[in-house]
Amino acid sequence: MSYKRILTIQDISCVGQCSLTVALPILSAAGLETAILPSAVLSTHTAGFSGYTFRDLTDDMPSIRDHWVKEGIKFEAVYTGYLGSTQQIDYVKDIFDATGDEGSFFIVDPAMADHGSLYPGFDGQFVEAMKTLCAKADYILPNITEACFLTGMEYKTEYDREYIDEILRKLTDLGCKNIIFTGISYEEGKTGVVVYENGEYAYYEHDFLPNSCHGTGDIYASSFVGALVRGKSAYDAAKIAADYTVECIKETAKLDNHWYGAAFEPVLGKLIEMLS
Ligand code: PXL
Repeated sequence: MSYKRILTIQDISCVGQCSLTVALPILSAAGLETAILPSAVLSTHTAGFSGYTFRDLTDDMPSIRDHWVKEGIKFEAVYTGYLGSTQQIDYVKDIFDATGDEGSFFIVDPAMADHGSLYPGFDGQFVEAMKTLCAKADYILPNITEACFLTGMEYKTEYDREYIDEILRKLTDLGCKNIIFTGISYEEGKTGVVVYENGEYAYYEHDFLPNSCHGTGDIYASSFVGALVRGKSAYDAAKIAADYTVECIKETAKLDNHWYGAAFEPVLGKLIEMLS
């Protein structure tokens, strides 16, 4: 197995099992050397806690980039999640251009919204900037809410294949190349992921677990990226990420009062098995 180096850019939520506290262990478990660039530091994530602190690290990004360029540091993949400001989006593009090599993957999780709403702190200007980041990426991983914000489509909780196809078409009109469209359910009790790659569609369906918890989007994206960069096809990576996320949700269901994140750590061994 070749040993690859990846950079992930997302926030540190000190408590709450999301973003970097999820991405770093999962990418490491996938056997990747993982570099991080924190976009912001928060005392907790913003979904369910109140009064959290938020330190925006936008101003640190240009000098970090300059140092890496001076050192000749390159990454075989750059994966972005929750970003701390609209201005950061231009810096992130520049960091990919400066530190990516020929053949490096650029993977964007437009982590900005869920259940029909933007996360606190994001606005229309951020969404406009995120469209341009998604257009630059090799792969994006939106959920339905994020895809609706990106395309201007109405958010629906009940829909058919035509609705999903129209969103996908509008995402490709924006310039998105390959789309891993998560949380797509065509049947009660089931959910799945649409893998749109090189103009072809595939769908992986699995059971819908009613206790779906916060942070699973980051678990899904990190395990997808880990598998993809390890050399799996996009479909196989999407399937591994779905199966692993289901294991994490089942593990979390064993716990009382664990509302803020998913217990992904006790089942990391299963991800490693799926990847080998
Ligand atoms: O899981 C996405 C996420 C990441 N980072 C922060 C968040 C959220 C979702 O609410 O608040 C800070």
